[in-house]
Amino acid sequence: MSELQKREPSRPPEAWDAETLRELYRVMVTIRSFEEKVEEFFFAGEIPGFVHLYIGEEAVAAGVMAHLDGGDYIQSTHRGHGHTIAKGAELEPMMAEIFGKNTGYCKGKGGSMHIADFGVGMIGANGVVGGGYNIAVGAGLALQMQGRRGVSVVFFGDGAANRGTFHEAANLASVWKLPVLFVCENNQWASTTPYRTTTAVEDVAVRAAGYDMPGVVVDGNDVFAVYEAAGELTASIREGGGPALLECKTYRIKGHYVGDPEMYRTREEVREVFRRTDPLRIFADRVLAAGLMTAEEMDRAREESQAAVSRAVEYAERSPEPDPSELYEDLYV
Ligand SMILES: Cc1ncc(C[n+]2csc(CCOP(=O)(O)OP(=O)(O)O)c2C)c(N)n1
Repeated sequence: MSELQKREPSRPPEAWDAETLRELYRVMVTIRSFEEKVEEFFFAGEIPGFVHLYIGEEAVAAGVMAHLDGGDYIQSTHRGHGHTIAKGAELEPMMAEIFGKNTGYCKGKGGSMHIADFGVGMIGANGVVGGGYNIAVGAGLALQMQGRRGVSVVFFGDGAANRGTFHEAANLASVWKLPVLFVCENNQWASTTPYRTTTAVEDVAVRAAGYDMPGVVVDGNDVFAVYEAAGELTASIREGGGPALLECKTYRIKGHYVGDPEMYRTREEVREVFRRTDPLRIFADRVLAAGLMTAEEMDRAREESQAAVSRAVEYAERSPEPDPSELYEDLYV
């Protein structure tokens, strides 16, 4: 039986190459800038539907996706903007989709919770909690049957970890030794419900043992820890080692959805946790102290990401609404 591993980052800061660091930071800061703009425009009344932000969880998307390429698949959740950006989707059609415009990835019919870009292997976000596992396992089966060395990654929350679909998918993936990485983003909350009131075990990853797969727990706010663990697990999966479960402990900084009154926790709690766990600040502290990037480089990366996001907003605002006559196009029943 595989044992649960609680993994600390092992590589000293000097061992990281500059290009990897810059790319990890670029991805995290782009996600942060994107989410801040989405929040702003949601409150300005320009975005229809529901929006769930990923602020505070950027290290997970950046650290995992750094090991994937266009031949790998990801399945995302209702909190999927960060995964989609990290997988290489373009900001313009993403923003247009969130604005409900017809230049969006899904012609404005999906919105925030249903962005997909098959071109980069992002095979869908999912508004059904726990709805992604079996799709990811199907993609993993396709990779195996086609003899490709790809990996299929499914992201899910701690709440979703309690759905039966998790157990079905984990079991099948294990029995068939499918190339699937299960990534639990344990942000401590499922809507209004704290993790420990719904889940008997301290770590979701302990469940991996029940399916004879490796289970690893990392600090999900530390991109170095996520990067290392995801690197080892994806390498083993590519070599035919079968599925694995990576749990990233993080914290949901914003409300469950934009506009959530958050009656279930205090602003002080959130502020205090964010002060300690902001993945961008943890990254900055480490690379600046080790002299691996300069403050100017980081400022420039932030400004570039903000400019790119602003261009995406302009594109979305300029784009037309979908024509009502197209309502029944692209429907598969
Ligand atoms: C099958 C299903 N049940 C309930 C919901 C309503 N719902 C939307 S998000 C959510 C909480 C999900 O929590 P978690 O999986 O921990 O993800 P997080 O929101 O923390 O990222 C719930 C209950 C849903 N969308 N789908």
